[in-house]
Amino acid sequence: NRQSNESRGALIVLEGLDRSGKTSQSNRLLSFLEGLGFSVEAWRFPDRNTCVGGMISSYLANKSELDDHTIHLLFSANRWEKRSLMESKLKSGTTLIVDRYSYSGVAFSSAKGLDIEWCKAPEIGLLAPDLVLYLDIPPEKAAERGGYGSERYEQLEFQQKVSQQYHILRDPTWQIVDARLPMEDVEKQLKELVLDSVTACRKGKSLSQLWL
Ligand code: 2DT
Repeated sequence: NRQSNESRGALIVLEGLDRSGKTSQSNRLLSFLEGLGFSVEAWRFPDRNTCVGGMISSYLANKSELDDHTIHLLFSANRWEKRSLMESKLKSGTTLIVDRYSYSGVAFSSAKGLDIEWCKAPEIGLLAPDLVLYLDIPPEKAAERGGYGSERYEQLEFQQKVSQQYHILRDPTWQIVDARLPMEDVEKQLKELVLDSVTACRKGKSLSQLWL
């Protein structure tokens, strides 16, 4: 086990449209890092296993209606309720591979027309990722993959708006990976980027906060 007191884990976030391959790639990264002997966990947001997560899940399944601001704040609260656990895991040396994070929060809510700065505000002070991996796919291509479920947001027209918002949010630190490539090619690129990030964190890169 390569864990030690001095080295922390990396906070690695996967973002992208529905059907961009985030979940499959998270699983592959998890096995990859486990295979190298690192302490690692795969997380996802929303975390539907909390009380707040239950409200979010019901909203996504169209079983309840909530004002756009209200659901935005619930998604944010769902990250806040996991923040301290996240920090302790990272500090104890566990790397977290996180499927969606604050960027999904801001991209999806601002795609509905909410002000982008308003959307960012409740995210301030959450842990900043060490690495953001954006699985880039045109909405039309993602839709062709089929398998959009029946949840709210799983429609081409809305995904196009989300895609535009992700574009606005992107910054030069994001790693953009072409998600139209075969899964194995995407995986290869992600593995390299993740390994670099894990190494930098072990060497003492400090944890920081959103959106400073
Ligand atoms: P999954 O299909 O990945 O479970 O996501 N969403 C997600 C938001 O609107 N705000 C957020 O903060 C997060 C994390 C994206 C469920 C849907 O919830 C959206 C898709």
